[in-house]
Amino acid sequence: MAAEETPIVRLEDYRPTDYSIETVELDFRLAPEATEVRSRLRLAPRPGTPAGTPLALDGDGLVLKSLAMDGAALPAEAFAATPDRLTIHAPPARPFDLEVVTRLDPSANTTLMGLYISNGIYATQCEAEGFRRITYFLDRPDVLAVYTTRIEARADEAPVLLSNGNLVEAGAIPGTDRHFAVWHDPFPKPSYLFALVGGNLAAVHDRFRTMSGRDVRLAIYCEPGKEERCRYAMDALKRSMRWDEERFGREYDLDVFNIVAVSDFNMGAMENKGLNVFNDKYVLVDPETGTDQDYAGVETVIAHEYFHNWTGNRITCRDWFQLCLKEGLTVFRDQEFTSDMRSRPVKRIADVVALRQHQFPEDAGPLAHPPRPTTYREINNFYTATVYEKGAEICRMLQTVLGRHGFRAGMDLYFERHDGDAATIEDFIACFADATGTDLSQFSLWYHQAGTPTLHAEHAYDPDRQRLTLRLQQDLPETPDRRPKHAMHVPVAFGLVGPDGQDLSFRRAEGARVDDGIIHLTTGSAEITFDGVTARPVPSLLRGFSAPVRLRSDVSRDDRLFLIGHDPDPFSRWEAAQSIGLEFLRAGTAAVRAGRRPEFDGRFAEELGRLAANDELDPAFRALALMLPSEGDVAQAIGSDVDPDAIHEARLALQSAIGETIAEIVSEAAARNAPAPAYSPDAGQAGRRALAHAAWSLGIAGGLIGSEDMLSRYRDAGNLTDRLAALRLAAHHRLGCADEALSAFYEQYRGNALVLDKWLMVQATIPAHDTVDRVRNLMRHPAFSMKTPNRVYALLRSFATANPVGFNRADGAGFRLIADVIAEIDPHNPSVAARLATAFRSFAMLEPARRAAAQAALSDLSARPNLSRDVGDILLRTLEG
Ligand code: B3K
Ligand code: ZN
Repeated sequence: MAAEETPIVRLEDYRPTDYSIETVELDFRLAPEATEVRSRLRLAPRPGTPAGTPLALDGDGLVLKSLAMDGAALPAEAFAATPDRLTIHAPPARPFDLEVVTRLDPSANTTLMGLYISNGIYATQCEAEGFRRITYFLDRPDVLAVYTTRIEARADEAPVLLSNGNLVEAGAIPGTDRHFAVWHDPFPKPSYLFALVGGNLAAVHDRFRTMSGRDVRLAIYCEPGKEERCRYAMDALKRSMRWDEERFGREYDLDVFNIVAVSDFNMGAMENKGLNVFNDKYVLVDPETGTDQDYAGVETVIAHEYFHNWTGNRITCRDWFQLCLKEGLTVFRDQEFTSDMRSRPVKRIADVVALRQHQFPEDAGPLAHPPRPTTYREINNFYTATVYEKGAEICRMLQTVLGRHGFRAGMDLYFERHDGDAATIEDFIACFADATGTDLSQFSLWYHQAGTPTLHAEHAYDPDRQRLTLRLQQDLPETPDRRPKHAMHVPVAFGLVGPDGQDLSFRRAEGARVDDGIIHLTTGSAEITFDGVTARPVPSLLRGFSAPVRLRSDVSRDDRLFLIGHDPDPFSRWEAAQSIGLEFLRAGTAAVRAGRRPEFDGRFAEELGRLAANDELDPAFRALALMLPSEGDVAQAIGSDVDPDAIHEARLALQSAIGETIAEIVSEAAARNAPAPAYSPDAGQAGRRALAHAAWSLGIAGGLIGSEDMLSRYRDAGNLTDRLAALRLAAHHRLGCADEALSAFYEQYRGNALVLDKWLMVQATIPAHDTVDRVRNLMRHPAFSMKTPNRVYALLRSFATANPVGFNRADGAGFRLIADVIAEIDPHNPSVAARLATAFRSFAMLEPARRAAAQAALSDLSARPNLSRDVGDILLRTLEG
């Protein structure tokens, strides 16, 4: 079916099911090619369902083996079965049992949705609509049932058998080589949270005593031999459990909590009740094979999936339009956890960098959608940066608007009122409104309006009247839904920085509600006057990035240079540097295109040098401040007729100018702050390493560090983080030693797929035109496989999303490469293919030649027969936009 003909699912069509499912008893007989699934459902018509209303269960590619109602086989005329639907024409008007037997071939399941085999391990992935690939069911999140799962398998093939909930029974099946386990999950849940795992797995075990004194048995399962690499994840899990008790009063509810790491997984991990299944990339780390970034990633994802136990599982979503009810909120919770575990300002900056890199471009392009969308063709395509990251920003703003105390009161009410429910965004917001007596109707617009608002700010100071006037205006862009937009509630955290770097006080503010350092902009524009301001202030606006907007302010360059050195808010110091960097990069790009040499105001580098040398500041913060806006940020800021090569050249020029001025200062600062020799992944050490890498980068740019120096840094590296940083710099700056370092790295880590992913990624992101050819060659390398998502993401997604020069090659070779790959992957894994296809989302802002080349690649791709609904939907929206 062509994507245009795929039916559109609409929020307005939502209605509850005619039948409820109270209990589900599943019986799996695992065999690689012929797994039998017997499912006994206790169904009942919901009150008001007219007698004889047909029951239609969802399926996806299923083979029905038998069907019985209340213990008797159903006659053929009583039902209709296709691979995608099972309809019982006239079920009884009372509760009844339905027993459905289906037959699956997990070994042939390459989609990694439903039941599949990863490296010999049986695993499931059911969110969003994978359960229907296992058995016929009302496969939607508002049908909550209690599950009992029996699993049977050959004992040698799958000695470990796991499912949701608590283990009830297990044993050998006498007279056979088989054994079984029975799991019972007392908490009603939707089918997307079902999970089963079977295989030859090793584990690390631990315990956690909850706040009320219950003991929970914890286990992390992995392939035998990798147990030691699970230790950090276990530590992160225990810290997450404690944190959720302390910060949100949430206690874990089952007797066991299991995590399984598998090597074939479409995304990061999955929060199945009591049995989280993880991409092994987010579990396995040790000093030999994990970078600082990997450790941080494990900590975040372990926490995120654990936090879903309350925000997602105990309270789930009524329908998939409400996805950000669980995802946005859970990302916010994991961000807060990380802030408490590590450095709050550093975490905030990292999150804003990620938001700008992923969500802003999405929001500015053809795939833009509100955090709570109202239509979709394929729900898998809505696990987006907007749902996750912007969803989290909305929760953060809610906390800013209500204060921490009010926010917690709203969360408490949410848990109290909706525990056990399938809820909506409206339910969520109502809890905060009710708990604090606040009208949040305007605030809720954040969930319903797509696009990143631009916040314009102008200011004037009148020394005679000691008055600052601040004009704010919000502009809401047009988005693909073409809906008229209404002014939103934008919380603008601010300070008026005085000449000594301290915030000035003011006597009175008029023109908008101003309290606790927040201007509440609720109108399209506002003129706010601050009286009693005794000296000329520099307005520091949007502190902590208090709203996900693009700020365009008239604060002069001189004043922003001052803020880099003086703003009391660390985020705003960083942001002041970013904004100057961006201004230079835009002007530099225009200069390159006009055939001129870009020129820069040297005071910027001097200011950065002072900041880098300031040992009172966290090294991690200094490293972030030295990081220029990315090429993607610059492209976004330019917005149309974008030439990625010119941006790259301008950025190199700015890096050299800065490097020539301050490389030595930064390198001395890094030396003074060098981490202790014994590797530890903690945030303090990681920050010191990041500062050293910033010094290396500036050293190369400034001509201080050459190929030989870089090679010795590579050789001397005592840990993977340093080694990888040296490798990346050598390769990306095309130093003479690059090939030698790349071969050495490959030899050292040969056989360790997760580490070799980094080797693939470094090469895929070399900013050069011939990287396309390198990537094509690497696709034939033994370290690569088109069947494993992690490999595809490492080589191909990083090429398409993190290599603007290579991907956007003017002759279209980069676009054609990725289009070919999408076509190759789509038949076996549509989710991965569709994720890759989103790399084209910003093609319309390219200069005409590149835009035409991208359009041609997309048109060719969309003309191919039998594209999946996933890829078809992305292509259709991308081309329509
Ligand atoms: N909820 C899952 C994502 C499922 C994606 C399905 N296509 C992981 C997470 O957000 O925690
Ligand atoms: Zn999640």
